[in-house]
Amino acid sequence: MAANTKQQKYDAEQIQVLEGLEPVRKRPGMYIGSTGEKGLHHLVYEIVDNSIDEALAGFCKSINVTIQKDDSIVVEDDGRGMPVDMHPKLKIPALEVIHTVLHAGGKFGGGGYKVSGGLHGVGASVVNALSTRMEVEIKRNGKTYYQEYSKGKTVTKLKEIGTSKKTGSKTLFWPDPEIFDEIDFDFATLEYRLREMAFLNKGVSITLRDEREGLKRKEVFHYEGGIKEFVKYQNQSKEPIHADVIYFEAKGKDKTGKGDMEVEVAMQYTDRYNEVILSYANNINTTDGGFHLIGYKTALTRTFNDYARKNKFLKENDQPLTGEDVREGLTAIISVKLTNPQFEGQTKAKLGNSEMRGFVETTTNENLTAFLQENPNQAKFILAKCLQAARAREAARKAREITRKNSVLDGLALPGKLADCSEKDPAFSEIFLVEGDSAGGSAKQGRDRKRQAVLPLRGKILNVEKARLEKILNSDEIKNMITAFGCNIGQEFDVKKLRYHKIIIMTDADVDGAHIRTLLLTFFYRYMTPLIEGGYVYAAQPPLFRVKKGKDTYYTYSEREQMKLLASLADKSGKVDIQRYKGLGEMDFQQLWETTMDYKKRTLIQITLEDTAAADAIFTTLMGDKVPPRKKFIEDNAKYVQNLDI
Ligand code: 28G
Repeated sequence: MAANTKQQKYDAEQIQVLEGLEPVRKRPGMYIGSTGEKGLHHLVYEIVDNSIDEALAGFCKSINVTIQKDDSIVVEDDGRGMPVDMHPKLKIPALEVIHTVLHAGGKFGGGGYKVSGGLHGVGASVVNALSTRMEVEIKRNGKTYYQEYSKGKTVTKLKEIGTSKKTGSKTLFWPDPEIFDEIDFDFATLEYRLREMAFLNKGVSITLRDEREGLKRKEVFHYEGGIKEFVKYQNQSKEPIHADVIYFEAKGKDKTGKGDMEVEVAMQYTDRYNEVILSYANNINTTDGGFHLIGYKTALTRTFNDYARKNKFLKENDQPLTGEDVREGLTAIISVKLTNPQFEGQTKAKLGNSEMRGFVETTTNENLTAFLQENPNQAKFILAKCLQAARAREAARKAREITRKNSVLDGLALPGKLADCSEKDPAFSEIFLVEGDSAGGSAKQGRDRKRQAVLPLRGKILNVEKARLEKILNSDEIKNMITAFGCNIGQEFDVKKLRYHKIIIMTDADVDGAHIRTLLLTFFYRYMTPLIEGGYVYAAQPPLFRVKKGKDTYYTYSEREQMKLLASLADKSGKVDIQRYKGLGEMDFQQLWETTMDYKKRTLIQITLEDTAAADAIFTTLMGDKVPPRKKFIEDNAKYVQNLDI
């Protein structure tokens, strides 16, 4: 900076050149967002962006990015090589202008100020300004050129250092430790962004290397299918419900006729319920959406409704599909490129160009309609999914009405079959969900009336995975549970209203019992998720055997435990009487209390979710349409249950 003041005597043009980058060092945040980890990595993106622009112009195929041993970065491309001829006005080589003048403009515009992800072809000077050293090597015109800079200023004149038959640009830079909090590049951070870049710019090959001691690594990102492969990548652990990733693209001009517009869309539906739509403008992730996304969503809803009406998926009196219906389970990438992007909002992550709305909407309408017409089979799967979403939405609405009515009744709505406890504090209350009326009767007699409530359930409860909500809410067993728990379901669920902090499933120690337990867990998981997440749900452990010897009575809870007990009793004299319990109903109320309900003696198994994604997969595959043998089902669930002594 001191050196810079000395140079102020130069003429106006030169002052502009020599002082051009001072503001960047004064206020780095304005240009790269921050001087933290994010800003540091941003330097790499600025340089890579220039190679990408050269690739988009059709002249560059591969880009190499290397983190060197000394935490410097090398970016190399096989493009035409940055121009080295004299700038007609500034009378210095174009290469030097690129690196020492804070530019306005560039291929996709943007001016000198930061616009979200990048400065679009004008970032090299900013990176120079924030580096203690920067070297550039250009292969062009059969020659190799070299120039060095530091902190935004020229260190050596442009010189020829050899010959070369190839063309391309190579930039090395050393981020300034006086500017950045820390100079420590993270491979995974660069990997994520460079892979994303490779997806967004099909055919470009990007290689990332780490040459630091102990961190040596290399990854190549190259996707001929572009965002089509991006969708496959996003869906790799999901189950697509139709074969093809739908893909289309279009090019156009804005209404002034000067600006170029491009759109690419790739999309595929999965059996999930959430939507994953990633939108980009000029390779920048527009996390706050904007007009391109609005255009896409509008077209999606419109196209599916038109198709559904024409092809009788929706009958005359059926309500139209909503946006949410047609996006359930959807994975989509929307990538637009335009000459003058306007990034708006606090985080500059929202595309403000209104011309994009109509452009993306029309493109999507036309191409998606064509896809559905040409692929009726895949269309059928997608429409079925949308219609299912619509039914679920309608059922949920009805459920909200029902539960609202119930909450008006409040305490009065408690089910007749419930034997409630007298304790009013949920923290000290528990409810036993008991399989069968006879065991339910014993539990009511044997319980601690102050703190233990009992709700008998008759037989198998409904498999909620295969039923829509309206049917679910017609089930007495389920309605009884909802009103007994008092905390509602779905979006209306409120754990603060839960009337018991322990919900204890008490079923027979056999396969049917395990099945009922799983049906209950599926219901809780799908409609009262926080109940399971909060650890409020338990399974009681009734004994498998009763062993009597003389005056002593023993209960065992597993085959293993039983064998051990019998072995220990073998040396004592006297007759051993063994009873194997086939169900809770074989125990009288005292036995049930002693073996399964008594706080002091019982063992409860707390139901935990190790991670929701895994649980989601389990309930989907095991309780959905693809029901495997029950045995496998029980084995698989065992993993999600852990022992806990209470
Ligand atoms: C290795 C580090 C990052 C680049 C080029 C190639 C040209 C170029 C770059 O031109 C002026 C502005 C926009 C066209 C263009 C070469 C035309 C003919 C180029 C890079 C003129 C800059 N010959 N490769 N800039 N442009 N690679 N890699 O920076 O309109 S920057």
